[in-house]
Amino acid sequence: PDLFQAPDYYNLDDLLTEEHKLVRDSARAWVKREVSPIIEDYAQRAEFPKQIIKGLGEIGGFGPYIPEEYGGAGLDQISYGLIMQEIERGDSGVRSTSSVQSSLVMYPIWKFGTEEQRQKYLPKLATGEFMGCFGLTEPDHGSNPSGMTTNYKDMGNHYLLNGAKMWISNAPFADIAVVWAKNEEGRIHGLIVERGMEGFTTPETHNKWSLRASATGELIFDNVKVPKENLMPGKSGLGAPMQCLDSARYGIAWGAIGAAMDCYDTALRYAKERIQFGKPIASFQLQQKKLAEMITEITKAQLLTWRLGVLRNEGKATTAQISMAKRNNVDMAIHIAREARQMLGGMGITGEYSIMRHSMNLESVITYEGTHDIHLLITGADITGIPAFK
Ligand code: TGC
Ligand code: FAD
Repeated sequence: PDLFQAPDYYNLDDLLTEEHKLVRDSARAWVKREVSPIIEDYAQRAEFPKQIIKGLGEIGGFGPYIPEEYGGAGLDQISYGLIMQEIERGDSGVRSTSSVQSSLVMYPIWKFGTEEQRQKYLPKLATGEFMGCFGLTEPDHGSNPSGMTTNYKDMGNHYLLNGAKMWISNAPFADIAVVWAKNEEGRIHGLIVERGMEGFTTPETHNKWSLRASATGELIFDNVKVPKENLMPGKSGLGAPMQCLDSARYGIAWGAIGAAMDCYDTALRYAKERIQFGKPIASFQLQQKKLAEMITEITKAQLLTWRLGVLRNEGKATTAQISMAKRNNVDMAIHIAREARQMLGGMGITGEYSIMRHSMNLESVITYEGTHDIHLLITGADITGIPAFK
């Protein structure tokens, strides 16, 4: 009864299993109890609320689809998506922490790591005892990660890592970093770098207007000696980090629906209560148009994303299908946030309501994990067979 209102205009709940609903509802209740009451304050102060880490682990926010033998929850892709939806209903920055830990740190260790690496890191990452970050982007290589210059040399008994990563979520407090770097032949590999290794620093990035409750930073490698057993041998080349991004972008597609739902729900309730010209503003056609379009777009995104989840469960979802959903849903959410904010008039710009925070957060979400335009070009390349990036 005291859960969030969850628009389900096409009875999509009928497509979910009992387990899906259970997982979703417990994430929803936890977000309502632990995240929503505090998040505005943390966002205003530009601080990540570290006290929620343990709870995030308990609701399956860290590696929901990682097998139970490694501490994961062993859930399917729809459950993973629903957890991301509920977390981002609370805040995109909290969902970022969850996405990074799950799909960008646990996923590569599970898929490309050695059995020793899996045993050493995954159970602790699943509970939040260890926190991780993912270093792909560099100051001079964002949309074009294959141009990266971070590199390592084989020194016989260890690797020597040099370079810098930028815009890294969780970097300021992460215990480990999954870092993508080139070897002497220019081939990209993933290395696990641990906090405390000499020459490794993680300066925080300040002055963000977006994703303020998420800690962002740089990763600087100045002749860092990385033990050889910290290289993930299972896959090399740009395809390795890209495969991680497939998983994270899929989760973001669901997450954006959560942010949109919260904006829609807030605007709908406000419009029914706010009286102007002697009537609730919900009785004016212009306001109804906004609300009707919001629920239409949310419903379309839900259908697209549910189907994508089924394809991922079957191992059939393509990178281009994931790009379409990430791009569509984040764009949908950012438009809904803008319209919803207008519906609240002056109140919409305050922290009394979540909408402005969602709106600002989504400016990061539409940029990271591949920008809006890069995802369009991925679709373009897929349907024409002609990549237009270069
Ligand atoms: P391209 O020539 O297309 O591909 C190079 C090699 O990679 C392979 N590959 C994939 N393999 C598996 N899965 C995928 N999804 C793959 N995509 C590509 C490809 O087959 C090829 O292999 P090979 O063996 O032939 O060499 O690469 P390109 O250099 O032209 O770049 C393509 C482009 C632009 C689409 C791609 O690089 C891209 O998506 N750029 C956007 C970068 C991005 O998304 N960065 C995200 C950083 S992480 C982040 O933002 C985290 S925020 C997290 C949070 O807080 O929630
Ligand atoms: P650029 O690549 O410089 O792009 C600038 C503009 O040019 C964009 O509009 C882009 O669409 C456009 N553009 C670029 N190339 C083309 C082209 N070929 N054709 C047409 N237009 C083009 N990265 C990580 O590795 N790990 C993280 O944890 C992480 N977290 C992040 C958290 C936040 C808050 C933010 C803002 C970013 C994060 N990122 C992370 C980095 C993110 O993935 C990059 O910002 C993103 O990939 C874009 O790169 P860029 O900022 O260098 O922009």
